[in-house]
Amino acid sequence: MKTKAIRSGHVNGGVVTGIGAGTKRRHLLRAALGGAGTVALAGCDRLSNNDAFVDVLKSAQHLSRAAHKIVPGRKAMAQEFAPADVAAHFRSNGTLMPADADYQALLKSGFSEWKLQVGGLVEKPAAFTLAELRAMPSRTQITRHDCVEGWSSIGQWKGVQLSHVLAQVKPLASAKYVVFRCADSMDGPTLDGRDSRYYESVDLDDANHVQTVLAYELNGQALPVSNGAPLRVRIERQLGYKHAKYLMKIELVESFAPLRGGNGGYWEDNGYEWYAGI
Ligand SMILES: Nc1nc2c(c(=O)[nH]1)N[C@H]1C(S)=C(S)[C@@H](COP(=O)(O)O)O[C@H]1N2
Ligand SMILES: [Mo]
Repeated sequence: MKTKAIRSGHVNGGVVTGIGAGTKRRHLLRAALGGAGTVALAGCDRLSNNDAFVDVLKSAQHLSRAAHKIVPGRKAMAQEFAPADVAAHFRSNGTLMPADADYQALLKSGFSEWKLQVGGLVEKPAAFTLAELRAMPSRTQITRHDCVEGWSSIGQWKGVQLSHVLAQVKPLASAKYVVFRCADSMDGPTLDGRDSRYYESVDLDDANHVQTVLAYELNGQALPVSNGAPLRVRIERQLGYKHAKYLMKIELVESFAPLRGGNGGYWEDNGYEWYAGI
């Protein structure tokens, strides 16, 4: 009865190391920015594409190292590689096969019944089939995936830019974050029915980044189940755990504080940092 999703990684150790680092980073940021932390950060985000402003901030002695991480231009590109750099076998990590019955049913029908729901704070909520997503303009990129556990893999991803999908549903002015809802329960079915499905979130800068794609192909093949079939997001300037696999729903929200553990993602609720810039 109690089936658990097949997964690897993050089982021992990883969580424990993450807790200290993430919490410390958040405290450092708050200390550096003082009471006006939120306001100051929002300002940084908007001005971060202005080089002169970035230089001033970078030279500011009073800002901690932690705050510096958020300052560099949010539109800067992650490195892209050549076909010769692609790893023979792209590694898989975390859930490798969701055990959840709803996912298993979708998998059996070749994802013909699957639809990506896009809703929340948008003018026009919508649901897209895989065929519809594949028919949209695509982007192909060869990038390096860096897992927080210390391994990397280079792979070629093809998908539709998240910005393209968001433009179709028209986010409301109040929308600040994009939440990714996944199919895979991390703790297996529990008696109290508690939701442990993987989830993640990014701000609109990362959501609309040129390299942020909803990928349906890896290395020229349909996305394998172990890498997130039928669809996973690529957030190329952040660590692997931000790249949510097995996407079911994308939700625009004003704040992720009311969701689950309140930290914006499954691993964030277990102590990892929300902003996992590389
Ligand atoms: N839904 C879901 N997404 C996930 C995970 C997961 O367990 N479930 N693991 C994350 C982690 S920690 C990493 S490193 C990458 C691994 O992606 P890969 O299996 O394609 O290598 O997926 C991320 N996205
Ligand atoms: Mo990871």
